[in-house]
Amino acid sequence: MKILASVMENVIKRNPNEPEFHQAVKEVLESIEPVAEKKPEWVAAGIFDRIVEPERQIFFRVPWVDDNGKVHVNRGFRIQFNSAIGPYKGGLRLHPSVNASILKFLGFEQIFKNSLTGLPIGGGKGGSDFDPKGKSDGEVMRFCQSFMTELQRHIGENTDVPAGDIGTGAREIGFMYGQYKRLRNDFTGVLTGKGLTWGGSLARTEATGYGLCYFMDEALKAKGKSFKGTTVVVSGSGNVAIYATEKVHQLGGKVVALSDSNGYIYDPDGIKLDTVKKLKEVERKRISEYVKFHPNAKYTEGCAGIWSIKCDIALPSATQNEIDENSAKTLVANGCYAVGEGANMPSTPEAVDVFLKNKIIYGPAKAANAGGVATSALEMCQNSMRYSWTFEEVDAKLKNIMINIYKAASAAAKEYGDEDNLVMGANIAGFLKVADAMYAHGIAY
Ligand code: NDP
Ligand code: 2IT
Repeated sequence: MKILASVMENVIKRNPNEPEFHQAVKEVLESIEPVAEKKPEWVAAGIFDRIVEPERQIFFRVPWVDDNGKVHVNRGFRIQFNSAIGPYKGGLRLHPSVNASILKFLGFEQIFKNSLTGLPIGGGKGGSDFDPKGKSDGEVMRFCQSFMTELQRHIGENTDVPAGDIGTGAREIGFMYGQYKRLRNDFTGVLTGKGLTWGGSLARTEATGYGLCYFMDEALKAKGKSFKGTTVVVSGSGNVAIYATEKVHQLGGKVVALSDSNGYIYDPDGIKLDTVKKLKEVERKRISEYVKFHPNAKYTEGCAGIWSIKCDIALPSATQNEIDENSAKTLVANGCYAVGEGANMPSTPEAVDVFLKNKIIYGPAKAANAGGVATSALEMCQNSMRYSWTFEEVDAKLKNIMINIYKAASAAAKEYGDEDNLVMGANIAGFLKVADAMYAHGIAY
């Protein structure tokens, strides 16, 4: 980096001890350096300095009472990162690891991802260090109500529209929506991922996993390959992992492994998704229980070992930095030729280098997992119209969006001289639209 080196230095200085945020910014700045060279007027207008600084960051106290009457205090966050092309849009993560660094990395990524969808949505992210795991429904409800009591001041259907992410699924969105409606007396599309009886969109539940496969299918097709007959490893066993697995099976591949934060299962016969859905979506149990129902399957404690399973295609769909350099090398050595990121930033920078050097068909997160937020934008669209599309209609739009994202990323990679580098292509294609809008708005933010 030459022109943008000082931007990176300032990010590090201004946001000390935020390694995930630095990691996400560095990757984007490295990719868009050639744009800075071509666009001195954007440099002069401070576009690059401004885009790395959130427009607004909201941190707040979230007190709640557990079933034994004990008071707990969590921290709530909403990072309103960029509204140049639409209202802030992005999920809410509920996980004990949540902090400003993680939410700023996620909010920053979301700007470019949302731009790539082609739909009018800005970038944001939020959440809390609250851990829904092991809590009763009543405790989760009281937390969500307390969280929304503050968050509602800052969001709105034309301002900021949160959704789910790790730890925030249909149950949590329901509790939050109920509280928003009660406080504001307003039935509006302020959250996405809503239930189907109260404004949710068909296919939103499936969208991230399905979209990931539509994207990868297109990338594979460009190299004369497909999912048919492939062996696939998917990490995680949450929303993204489950519906990625479902679509891989529909496309003729076989998923042989899934994980959670405790360990992974390997089923050489192919994962039986009905069992996983029952365990994870209904009973909220651990993935280890799977082997009780399928004795041919094996459970291994610790989740990193999943990448040592031989596969053609890997779809990391759990969390950030889950594939390090060694895991990436192991995947490549075992013959893996395609990696599609369902999770946000699941590969460390060193792992990404291994994939690019070895010419792996590599679908970076902000392109490959954009189907979730794209379908959220379709949910907003349906809410505005007070109308709903059929599953088939939403699914067809989703597929089309994912194909277009692949085309936009690969065209930008080609134009900027590094064909097949979808990291660079996705970063540039996502950035151009946002930068153009920011430039048009003057020094507004
Ligand atoms: P869920 O909460 O439904 O599932 C998360 C899964 O990942 C669980 O199996 C969880 O295991 C595992 N996991 C979470 N944290 C860790 C960790 N620190 N180490 C190992 N495993 C972990 O979340 P989603 O499926 O929605 O999200 C998965 C990823 O996809 C995230 O990176 C998210 O940001 C990204 N994403 C999600 C979208 C969506 O629409 N939901 C859209 C685009 C991206 P355990 O149960 O043990 O915690
Ligand atoms: O990371 C993501 O894109 C999401 N968690 C989905 C966000 C959304 O607004 O649907």
